[in-house]
Amino acid sequence: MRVSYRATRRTGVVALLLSLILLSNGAVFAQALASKKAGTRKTAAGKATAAEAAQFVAHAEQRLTELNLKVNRASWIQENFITDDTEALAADANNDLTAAVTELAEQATKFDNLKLPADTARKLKLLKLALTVPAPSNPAERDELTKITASLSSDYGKGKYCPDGERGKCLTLQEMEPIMAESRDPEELKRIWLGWHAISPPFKQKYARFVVLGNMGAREMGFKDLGALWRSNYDMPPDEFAAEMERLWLQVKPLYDSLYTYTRWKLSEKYGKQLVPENGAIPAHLLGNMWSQTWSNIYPLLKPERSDPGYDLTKILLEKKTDAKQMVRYGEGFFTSLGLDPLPPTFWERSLFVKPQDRDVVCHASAWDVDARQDVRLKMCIKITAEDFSVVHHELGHNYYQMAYAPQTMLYQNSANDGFHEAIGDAVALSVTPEYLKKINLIDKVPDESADTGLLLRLALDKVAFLPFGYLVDQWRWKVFSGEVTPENYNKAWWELRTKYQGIAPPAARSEADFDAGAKYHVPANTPYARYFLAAILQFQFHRALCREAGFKGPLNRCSIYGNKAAGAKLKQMLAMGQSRPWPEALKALTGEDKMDATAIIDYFAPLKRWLDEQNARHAQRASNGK
Ligand code: X8Z
Ligand code: ZN
Repeated sequence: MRVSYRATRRTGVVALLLSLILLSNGAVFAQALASKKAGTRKTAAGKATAAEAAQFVAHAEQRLTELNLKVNRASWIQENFITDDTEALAADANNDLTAAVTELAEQATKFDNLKLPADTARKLKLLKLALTVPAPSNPAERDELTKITASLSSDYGKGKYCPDGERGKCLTLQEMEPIMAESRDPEELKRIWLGWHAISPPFKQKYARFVVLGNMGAREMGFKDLGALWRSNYDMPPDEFAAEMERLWLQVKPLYDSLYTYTRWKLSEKYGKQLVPENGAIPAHLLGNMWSQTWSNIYPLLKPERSDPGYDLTKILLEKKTDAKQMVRYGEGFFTSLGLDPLPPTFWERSLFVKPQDRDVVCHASAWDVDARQDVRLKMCIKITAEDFSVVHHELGHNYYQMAYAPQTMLYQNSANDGFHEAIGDAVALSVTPEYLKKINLIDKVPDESADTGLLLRLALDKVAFLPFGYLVDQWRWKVFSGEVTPENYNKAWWELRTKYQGIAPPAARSEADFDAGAKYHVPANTPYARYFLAAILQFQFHRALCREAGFKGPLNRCSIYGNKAAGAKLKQMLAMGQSRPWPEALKALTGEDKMDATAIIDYFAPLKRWLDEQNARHAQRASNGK
């Protein structure tokens, strides 16, 4: 249950009471009572009953709630104070939880061939999927695995680049990211890129061992490998899910291609054909982001001549002397405008907003739900930038989801599928339009429609550019888990996918002495990544539905649901369902649609795609004339 958005769990007595209340509300409890006597008889004869299954689930939920609280507390401290001791404590807590899930999943097999009420059956299935990384039942191997996962997380959190050796000044990721964003000096960018990517080779062997142990755990749970377990979390067979991902990718690929072609020739103009060949891959260090996953930082190099929005949110936030807490207040203000509750006082007391100067912390933003009631927290080293303004909304989307599904029982305290969790805050942030910024006094004047192309381009450089990256990270991991890619080929396979899907190339020759996938947080942190690809699609689907609910007519890029209680109520209704129903039902509750569908993102960017295709055609024409 170690995920970035920290699935939350309920504690002790309250949990038990709550489960009982919920059970007594429905058929499950009636059935549990009715078969109690019969159940005893059947048990004597050695055959499990549906009533026992329901009881088993209730006990399992209570036990896991308690263990999960301990994991959350220990992990919170580990990630806020990375030391050998906190790492050991987090590994211990995780070991206990992992052991419990392994044991419970094994015990649950006795209900395998029983006809069960839908809820009990669903919860038994969710129990098997509760751990991102299940462990082998052998205690020594489990111990080894939980130690490795904790130490990989610390390794990443401690990662630094020391240009002048260990004794000199070392740069943290936090310090390197602004250079990647702002520098236009290819040599400097390359140095920084290579510097950061040197953090991961030291933990490559550890990662390879993690793969072996994680696969053993997944196989004991009855999955083909750990990748198959991850793909089984979508209310459909794992192969079907892989096909869904491919279907969605093919839907959006033409949009990516148009953006990519435009970006490449603009970069070629800027840096020269030597560095950016007109028909080859784009070097990864020139796209304004350490992983080339979002490109809006190079918007100034790409902006349309006559369609600039005329404001730069980063500059405005800095001019207004916005601090980290104020950034979070802006995010909260959006959610409360929809009719959702303010964040609880403990959120403000316990969260981490600013990178501490005196110690190592895991800076990668995450939203925590420590006790599955109201103890939600944000952990983020906030920078005062437009990018982090969005990330704050993203994270609060997690926290609002967590608070909304808290009344569900433990195994349902999660999003409909993990893509939903990632999509909520982003969907809300799509409403951060110029009109909204004017309403909250961040800009004085709403730019006229002529600025739309620029605004759409800036957003596409984040949302559309991200799509192939969102898709490929787990393409790589699925191959690693299945054994198709072995440690001897980790880096080669990584770059094959990076080139195939994103069309990018490493800034310098790479080899298997490098471990470039490991320099992306989610790989050492073992957070599945397909969720972000789904979220990139779903957030536009949610936005379209919420705008419809708000009665908005007009192009989706101008819609903001700020202040709209009807849209807020609709959103909250879906959030409160948690994972109690298969995700298509949750999707339907919000959008009326029961399939994930890329037409919303495609429609949103349709005017931009026309513009890009026109620019690309003109450029091709000029190029062929020039020859
Ligand atoms: O990891 C995150 C969030 C935390 S769940 C900050 N994201 C992905 C990333 O940074 O790679 C958000 C979008 C993609
Ligand atoms: Zn997230």
